[in-house]
Amino acid sequence: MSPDVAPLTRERVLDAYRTVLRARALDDRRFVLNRAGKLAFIISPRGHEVAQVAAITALDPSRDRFCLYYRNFAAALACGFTPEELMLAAFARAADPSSGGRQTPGNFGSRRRGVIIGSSTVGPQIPKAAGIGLALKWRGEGSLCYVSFGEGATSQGDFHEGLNFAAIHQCPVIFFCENNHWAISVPQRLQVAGPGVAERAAAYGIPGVRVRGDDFFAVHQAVQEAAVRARSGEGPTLIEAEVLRLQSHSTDDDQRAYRDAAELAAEAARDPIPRMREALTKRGWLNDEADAALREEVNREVERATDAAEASPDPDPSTLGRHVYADV
Ligand SMILES: Cc1ncc(C[n+]2csc(CCOP(=O)(O)OP(=O)(O)O)c2C)c(N)n1
Repeated sequence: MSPDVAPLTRERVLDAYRTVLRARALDDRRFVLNRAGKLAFIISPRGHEVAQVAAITALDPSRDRFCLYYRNFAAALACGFTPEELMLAAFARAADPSSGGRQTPGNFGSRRRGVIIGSSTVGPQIPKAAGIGLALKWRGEGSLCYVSFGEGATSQGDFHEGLNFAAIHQCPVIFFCENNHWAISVPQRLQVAGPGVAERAAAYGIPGVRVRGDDFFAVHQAVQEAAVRARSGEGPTLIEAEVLRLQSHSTDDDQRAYRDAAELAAEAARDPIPRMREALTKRGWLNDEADAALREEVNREVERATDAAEASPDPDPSTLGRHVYADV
């Protein structure tokens, strides 16, 4: 094991679990606020949280770069965004650190945290990450670029360009595909021929790994191994984490219109959060009392973050053209 790898202690895993709970509770609140007409639009990470937090926990936010995508709400928390900051984005307030309330709330950006803002377009973060990886390689500091996307994004030309470039130039990049088997209403079989995304790595001459996205330890290990490879100059890895989309694509979508009711019920019963709780309980790292205390703490954070963000001012309309046109 590389000396770069921080051991996965009980404290770090419980911290990750708290982040998972935080993501779920904040997202539930966002959903209610959306239905109450207070938030315009959000994209839920429901079902992806454990995989996202496990992946980021295996990396080093103090030196790595992160090209996140719109469903990475839990990943953003793991990168250090606070609940209040994410609520400011949801309410599109001026103090939203990503874009001052200008972008949709899933476009996360924070220079000091190494989170590079994306766009709502599917895929362009992938070749961007390859380029960032090349720059990091030239700097020679042992840092890497992590980029995430759904399986639908792998149908974009950007996927090929990014993986091909990163593989040829041995860039320190981790390509993390969160395969929830749906791209809005398009199922995986109409998006990817063959068993899945991981197999595509072979065409680029890089390792491809498929992992269960509801297994915190398995995802963490896969990302940690990819990070060791990247940091030691062995190039990129493609990881496919199989996850569930337990919510519709966005608050503007209703998946009951195109998904089978029995399948939705079966997936709801496979929620990864109880699985993570069970895994921690088995290790003797968590009990019912500690779990309840964590949930209470997280609920209080959600209350505080919501109140603070709601009371925060909107962007000044006179700044409408900022970041779009040159300031004159
Ligand atoms: C280039 C482009 N095409 C289409 C869209 C519309 N769109 C937004 S999200 C999405 C689905 C992407 O699915 P996937 O990559 O599997 O990620 P998921 O949303 O399931 O996490 C589509 C088609 C877009 N934003 N950009």
